[in-house]
Amino acid sequence: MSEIIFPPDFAWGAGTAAYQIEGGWQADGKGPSIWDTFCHEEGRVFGEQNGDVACNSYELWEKDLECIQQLGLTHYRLSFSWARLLPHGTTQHVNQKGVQYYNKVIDDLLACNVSPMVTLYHFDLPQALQDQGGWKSPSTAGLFDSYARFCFQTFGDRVKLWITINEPYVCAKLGNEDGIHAPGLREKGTAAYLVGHNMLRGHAMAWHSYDSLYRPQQKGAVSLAINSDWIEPLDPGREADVAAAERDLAFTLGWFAWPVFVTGDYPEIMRSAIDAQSAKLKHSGESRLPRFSEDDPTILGTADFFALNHYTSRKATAGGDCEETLCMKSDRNVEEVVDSSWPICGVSWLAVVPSGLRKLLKYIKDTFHNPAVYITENGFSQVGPLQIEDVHRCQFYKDTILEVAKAIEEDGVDVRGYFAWSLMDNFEWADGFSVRFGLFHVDFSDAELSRTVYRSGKEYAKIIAKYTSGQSK
Ligand code: GBH
Repeated sequence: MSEIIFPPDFAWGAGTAAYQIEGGWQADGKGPSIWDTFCHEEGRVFGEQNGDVACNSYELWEKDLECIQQLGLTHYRLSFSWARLLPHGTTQHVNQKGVQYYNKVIDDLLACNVSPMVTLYHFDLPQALQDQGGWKSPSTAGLFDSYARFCFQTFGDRVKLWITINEPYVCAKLGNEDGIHAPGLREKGTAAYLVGHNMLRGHAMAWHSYDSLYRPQQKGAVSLAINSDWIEPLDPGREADVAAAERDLAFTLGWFAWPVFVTGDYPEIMRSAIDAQSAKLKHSGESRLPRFSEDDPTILGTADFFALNHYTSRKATAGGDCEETLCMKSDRNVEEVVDSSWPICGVSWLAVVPSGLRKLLKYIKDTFHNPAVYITENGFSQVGPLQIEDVHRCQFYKDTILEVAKAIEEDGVDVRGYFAWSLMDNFEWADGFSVRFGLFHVDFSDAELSRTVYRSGKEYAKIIAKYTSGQSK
C-alpha cells in the first residue's frame, strides 16, 4: 500500500455513554435507572463504586466540549439517559431540564462544527420499566419506540446519526444471564434470548417510526450498535474448530446482525444449537430462542448502516465447560482461546489484535451485503498505575487505524467513520473506575474532576489533523 488515505468526508469521532460520564443521578428531576439501582446494591461493582457523580458531565459538559475540540473530532457519539428525559420511562411525563441539557450539548457541538451521533439506549433502562418486567416484557419494545419517537421529534432536526440500542448482546447476556451488569439477573439459558428478542423488536419499531414519520424531513440514518470480536478457528484444518468459530460468530454478531441484515430471523446455526441442547437436557416446551410472529415489526432491513463496536479477537475450538447445564455457554459450546502472540496490556479480556478488525470488516462486507460501516467503538484500556505517556495505546491506535485504511483501500469495505472509545476515563460498568479507556484522563480524586490529555489523545488528534487537512472543517 503506497500511502494511507481516507475518504474526505470520513467521520473521526470519539464516544461516551450517559451513565458512564454524566453523574447528576438525581439532578433536576431525573428518574432512577437500573444502573443506579444496581450500583447501590452491595457487591455488584468493583469497590462499591457507582456513577452518581462519574465525570459530572451533567454539570461539566463545557469541559468535555473543550476536549472534543482539542482532538479536532468531526463527530461525537454520546448517549441519552432515557430516565433523564422521561423519569418514569413513558412520554406521559417529560423532564424539561433533561431536554434542555441535551439541547445544549447538541447545539454546542454543532456550533463547533462537530456532528452528534446519538445512542438512545446504552444499558440504562428506567427503573420504573424494570419494575414492570424490563426487557423481558414484550411491552418494553413499544415503550422504547415511544421514547425513540420523542427523541426524533425533539432532537432530530439537528441529530442525523442515531443508534437505537447499544450492544444488545451485552445487555441481554451480561445483564440477564451472567448477572454482572444491571439488572443483575442470572436466569440461565432463557432470559437473555428473551431480552435480545424484545430489543430487536424495539429497535425495529423505532427504525420503522423513523423511516415513515421522520426520515422524509430529517434525512438522517438509524442503526443499532452490534459488538463483535473477530473469531477464527484455533486449527483452521480441523472441521470441529471451523464449526466452533462459525457458531461463536452466530451467537454474538449473528444473533442481531442476521435478523437485521440477512433473513429477518436468527441464524439457523444458533437455533439448531439451542434446540439440540434443549433436547439433550430434556427441556420441554417452545424453543428457548423466541420466534418472530406476524404481529411483530419486520426486522429485515431495519438498519441504514452497520454500526460495529469492536475491541478484540479470539480463536475458537469446540467445547464449553458447562455442557450439562442449561445456559448460553453450553448452547454455544465453544472454548475461546487467546493466541500466545497477542499481547494483553490493559483489562484482562482485551488482547490487542489490530489485524482482527480488518478481517472482521471484510467478513461484514461479504456476509451482510456490503453495508456502509461505522466503527462506533474501538479502544484500549489502562489499569493499575496511571500512565499519561501511554505509548502502548498510541501504537494501538496507529496500528488499528492503518488496518481500517487497508480494509477500505485493499478490501473495498465501505467504512464511513471511526469512533475511539472513549473521549475520557469514565465509569467502566462492573469495573468501576479501575479501568481507564479515555483519550483524556479524568482525576476522580480531584473535586474539579480535571481532564488531562493522554499522549494517545495527542496522537489521535495528529492522525485526525492529517486526514482532515483537505476538509472544509
Ligand atoms: C463496550 O462493550 C461498551 O459499549 C462500553 O460502554 C464500555 O465502556 C466498553 O465496552 C469498554 O469495556 O468481563 O470477561 O466478562 C464492549 C464489549 C463485551 C467487552 C463484554 C467486555 C466482558 C468480558 N464488551 N466483555 S468479561
